[in-house]
Amino acid sequence: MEPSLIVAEHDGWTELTLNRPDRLNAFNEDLHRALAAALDAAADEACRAVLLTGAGRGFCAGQDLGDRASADGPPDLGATIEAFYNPLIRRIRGLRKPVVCAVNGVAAGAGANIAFACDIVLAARSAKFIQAFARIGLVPDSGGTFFLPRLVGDARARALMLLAEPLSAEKAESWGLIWKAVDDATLMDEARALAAHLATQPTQGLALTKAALNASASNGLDTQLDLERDLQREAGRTPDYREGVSAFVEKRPARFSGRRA
Ligand code: T3D
Repeated sequence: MEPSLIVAEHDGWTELTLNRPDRLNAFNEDLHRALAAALDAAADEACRAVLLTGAGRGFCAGQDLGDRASADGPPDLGATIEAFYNPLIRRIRGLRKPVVCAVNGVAAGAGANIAFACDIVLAARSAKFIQAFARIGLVPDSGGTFFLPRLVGDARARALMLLAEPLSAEKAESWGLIWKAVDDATLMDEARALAAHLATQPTQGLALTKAALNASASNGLDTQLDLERDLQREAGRTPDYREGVSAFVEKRPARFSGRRA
């Protein structure tokens, strides 16, 4: 049987491909468990960037609704959010290295919000983002009600979520929801080049930057300034900071190790 997640190790980075293409890579428990294990493995220092994408014509259609069609009374969806979707978003945001997302096709429901939780999102020009929850009587989850208003403002977030209309990749870029819409044919080359580049960068500094950005959504200025001070102190003690300064002074390219010490 095909694995629901394909894990490919590259030189310093890992590519994770959601692999249930006949279901537009909708999540079942097996895929959740495989992705959780792969993200935990990616915490290893040898992995310095992660690329997340989907197999086939879709990125991810959120929860597999085939698993929800049983007539055995109402399911406890709060339990699956608690067990799977919330930990997934926390894993992505908490991973101490950049997570690039290559949205190769439609991203719907939790599939869209998982993409928005990633650090840098590229999307194929043909891809669409759909807050599909309203179509089936659910509430946007996987951090959608947190990320969207912050990324696109309240008016756009509300309309996207209450209407569940598809948003094109180009509009998502122009609204600031994603980093870039790129030609379908070049998406994976661009995404892989980006992940490979990030894997050569000062990983600890990037991790601390990610921590600062994660915290800024809920901090006031004073708290954020204090946090920047503390994180900068930490960054200043890393081997990559020493290497970056030496390389600058010696007028040569830096060779970052990504190591903590
Ligand atoms: O339940 C909990 O634990 C709570 C958590 C919820 C998180 C959520 O994500 S809720 C939202 C769930 N997702 C959706 O509501 C999206 C459902 N899918 C769609 O609306 C459409 O498929 C798309 C707009 C994404 C794409 O449309 P289209 O026309 O390009 O493709 P299609 O023909 O609808 O889908 C292709 C196949 O994928 C089709 O199977 P078939 O007919 O070829 O055998 C379709 O049934 C299957 N598929 C698509 N999405 C899902 C799915 N199968 C299971 N679950 C899906 N979510």
